[in-house]
Amino acid sequence: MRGWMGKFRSLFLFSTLALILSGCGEENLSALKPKGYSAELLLDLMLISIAIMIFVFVIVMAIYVYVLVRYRKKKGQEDIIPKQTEGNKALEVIWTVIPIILLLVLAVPTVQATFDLADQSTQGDEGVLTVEVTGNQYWWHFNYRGEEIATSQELYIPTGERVYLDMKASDVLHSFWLPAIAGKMDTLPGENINTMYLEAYEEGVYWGHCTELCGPSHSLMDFRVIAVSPEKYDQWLEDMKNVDPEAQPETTTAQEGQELFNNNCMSCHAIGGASMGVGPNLTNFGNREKIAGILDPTKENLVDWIVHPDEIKPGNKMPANIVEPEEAEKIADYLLQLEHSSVGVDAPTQTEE
Ligand code: HEC
Ligand SMILES: [Cu+2]
Repeated sequence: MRGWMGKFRSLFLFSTLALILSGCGEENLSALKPKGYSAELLLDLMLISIAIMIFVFVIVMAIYVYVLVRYRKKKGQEDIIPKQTEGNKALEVIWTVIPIILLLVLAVPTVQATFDLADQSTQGDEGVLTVEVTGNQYWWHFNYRGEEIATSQELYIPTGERVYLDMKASDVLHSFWLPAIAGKMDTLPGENINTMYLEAYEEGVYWGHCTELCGPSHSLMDFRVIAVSPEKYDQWLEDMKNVDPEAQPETTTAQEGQELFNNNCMSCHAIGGASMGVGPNLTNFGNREKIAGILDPTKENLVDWIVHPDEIKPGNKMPANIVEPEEAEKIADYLLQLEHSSVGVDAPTQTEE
């Protein structure tokens, strides 16, 4: 038993690992299924390096096996020592030149891609969108430059166009990672703005994560990028600009909720405009795919969040128990009806994790 297990232990280990890791290929959250320009560029680089690695591995293994078989000790020839070679010019040239060529094959596209990804030549041009991104513990703010609107947790972009992101952080280091569309970029506190661009090929809801350990709820700092056709994007922009932040909701509970919200929550949250407070801008909250970036947008979840956000995202900056649960119900009615645009993605969005 012991020997049998020993023999197959590493096989077990690796096949289990492979099984677990195969769960990482979630649609719209995978660098291996690129849906945008930068992601495709990065996947190409990965494939080139994997191809080179396989090539080197195969050659080295072939030589290794050949030598093993060819020069093993054979019966009756125990005393024979094969011819010893020292300093073979041809061989040494070969094993110097081949790696140089391989490194060049790797380096040229890598350097090219590095410059390509850092390109900002069209930023600020007529009709080119720049979004100012701010990473906060544990949420994201998106300010659409020149448009006087903002969203949080969910960024809307038009497909087929470059959208520049000017990124910073308000508190500690964060990192914006959107594997299916682009790579990742750190966001820094202070004056340093990091810029990257997104170009989505097709409509979709793409998932992103913060990838810089930023506190106890770092793993819950999710966001989404919603890519829609340019026509839909324009419509969405129009809808957002026409929001009346003081509009009265239809039902009486929602009206009471609005008043409760204005009295208890407005010190941190904005509705309408582009401002970023201590908390997220909630202008289009009713259109959200998720609450606080992670919860399904049901009333129950929203009430839970309003009453004890600390239990859902430990260490976040929204205080618990500002209002009673009955009041939270009314506020939830108010917030969930803040649907200002019917613009969305046609394709079915991805399923639950
Ligand atoms: C002291 C500031 C502060 C106050 C007051 C406050 N919040 Fe928040 N709120 C936050 C912060 C910070 C977050 C982001 C938490 C996170 O995701 O890490 C947040 C997140 C939220 C979210 C999730 C938003 C999203 O983007 O999905 C909702 C909904 C919300 N708050 C509702 C309320 C309501 C309702 C009240 C009043 C009862 C309130 N907040 C009072 C700071 C505050
Ligand atoms: Cu983080």
